[in-house]
Amino acid sequence: KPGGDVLASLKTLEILSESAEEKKIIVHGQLEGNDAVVVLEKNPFSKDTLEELFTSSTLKFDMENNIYSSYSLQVPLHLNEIKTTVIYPATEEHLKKYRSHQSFLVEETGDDYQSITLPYIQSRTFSIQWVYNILEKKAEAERIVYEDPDPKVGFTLLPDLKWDQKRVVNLYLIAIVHQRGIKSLRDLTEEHLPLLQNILKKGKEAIRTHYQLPASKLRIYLHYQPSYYHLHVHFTNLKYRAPGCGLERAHFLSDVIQNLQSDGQYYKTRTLSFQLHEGNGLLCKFKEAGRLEFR
Ligand code: M7G
Repeated sequence: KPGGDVLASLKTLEILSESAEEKKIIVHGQLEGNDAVVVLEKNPFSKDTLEELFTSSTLKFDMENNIYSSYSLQVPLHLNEIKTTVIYPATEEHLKKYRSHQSFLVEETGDDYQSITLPYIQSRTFSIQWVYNILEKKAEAERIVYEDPDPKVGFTLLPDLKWDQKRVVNLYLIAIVHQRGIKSLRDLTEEHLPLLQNILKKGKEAIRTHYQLPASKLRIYLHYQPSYYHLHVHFTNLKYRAPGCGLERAHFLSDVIQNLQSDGQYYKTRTLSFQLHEGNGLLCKFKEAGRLEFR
């Protein structure tokens, strides 16, 4: 196992990924001619060491303005340790797994949807059998939290695959509509308003009843692009930053309803923006069609 001062002889070849938000950097390097992956991650603060931190550190002045001032706090080394994971020797698979892919913003017009996205979705063989299994009670029937069986405005609400159901802090449910053939946000028109309003109202009520979580603590949204093209709505705890709950993919259900109320063709005609990663099939189609700006 590499230990001690072994990182001193690491020859850095490439930064596989870095994130200021997660305070993390992943390096591909070489040790004695073999590939290594080193993951460096700053540790979160702990209440238990705060007092020691305050009493044994020095403030280095940076700037001040009125009642505001900023410093860098010089702390004893043992209070500023960096969590480090070493994979050695690392294989090509490891490098691939840790290498972050560039992402691009796609601005899809209504015409782009018809000429690029729709043919792409239709050409894919990505199965949504799991959705039909849920609707037909062939799978996960015992997990259903609420169901409205109406063929037009009905839906099934159940825990998302990503939620272990142990703690409400990361509550994550999905409402799957009974109607088939509504692929995504793009298919919605004013005729779907009763369906969307029903999901919003009854989904909130069911979650309040089952988990004592009021609507003001919920983030309720659709993804565009989704991974599965059968209309479904995500219900997550507002406190929990679920993957894909941010601006790059989430459309709040309440906004969707209001947009359709003011223009029934809103989602057929508007340009919708989303982020796609290098290597994504749809991204390739947008590139081929010359619909991405590179300069
Ligand atoms: P999406 O917006 O189409 O794509 O959401 P995303 O996965 O990129 O977010 C589909 C949602 O369905 C995701 O939150 C998945 O975790 C969830 N999901 C996927 N599968 C295959 C299942 C499943 O078999 N059961 C349940 N309960 N949820 C699933």
